[in-house]
Amino acid sequence: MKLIDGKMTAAAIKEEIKAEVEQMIEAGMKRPHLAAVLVGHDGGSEAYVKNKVIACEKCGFKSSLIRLEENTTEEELLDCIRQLNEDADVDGFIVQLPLPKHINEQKVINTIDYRKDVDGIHPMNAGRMALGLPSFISATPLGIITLMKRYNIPTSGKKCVVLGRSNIVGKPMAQLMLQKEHGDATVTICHSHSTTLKQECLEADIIIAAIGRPNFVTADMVKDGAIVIDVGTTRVADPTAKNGYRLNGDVKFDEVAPKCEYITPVPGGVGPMTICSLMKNTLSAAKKEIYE
Ligand code: BQF
Repeated sequence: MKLIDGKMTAAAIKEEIKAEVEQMIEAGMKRPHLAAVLVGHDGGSEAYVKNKVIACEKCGFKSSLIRLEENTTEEELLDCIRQLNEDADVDGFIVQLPLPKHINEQKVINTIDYRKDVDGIHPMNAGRMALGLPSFISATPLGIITLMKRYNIPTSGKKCVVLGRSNIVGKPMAQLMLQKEHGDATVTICHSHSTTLKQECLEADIIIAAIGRPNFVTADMVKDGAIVIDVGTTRVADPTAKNGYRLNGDVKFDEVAPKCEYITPVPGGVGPMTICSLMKNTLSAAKKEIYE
């Protein structure tokens, strides 16, 4: 069993980004600028946005955090997004999800200028990605692909099972694993209503668990020598932790790990790579690598 160290890999990539930013500044270009919009005070969202601001500092980016109250109306949020779309200093921005229930998330996403959509969730980017065209790629799937490439994990022709079908992780992850230029794998997507989920997993060379149910993947679902990627980040209360909670993965790590060739831990696996891929996308946006 080999552990995939996402924290270390992400730190190395952020160093590479920082070096490139320094060269850009020397060449007279402006500093890449990521803005984040946070609506309300959800504990998880606060922590995630903080991680993004810290990562910007590590990469030498400018960052702006726009805080809106929980009771912000949909129209007020859309106005904020339109301002960021127009702001020439902002290269890319994200709206931290999930949003309060009174706001239509899809309407918000559709309002983001796709050229600044560094989360890769606008239909233009999601569609172009699915077609294999240049686009911003959703940060978690991009982070996982990057991690497997850095660890030289063979994926071509392998059986890959993706657990979960969200627009942000499951669907784009399956698309990337399918594409010749990325995973080049045989891909199965399973979800809460899949009757053959356990059998599919048992046959899989690679399992990517993104269902958001702690400890869902157990040893009896995993074949010997499998590669297991754990996307789960459920926050569970833990009085012994310094911030009062800990992160729980979708994989029952202790019993699954001994069966694996490679496995990602939680924390320190996919999470840091998600943040680092957002930085990569922001650098691409600043360099106008994809649009314009
Ligand atoms: C780590 C996220 C669910 C819903 C909305 C590092 C993050 C997490 C874990 C992080 C996540 C999860 C983010 C670790 C961003 C990943 O050390 O293991 C970083 O900040 N994430 C988000 O922005 O929105 C979410 C999960």
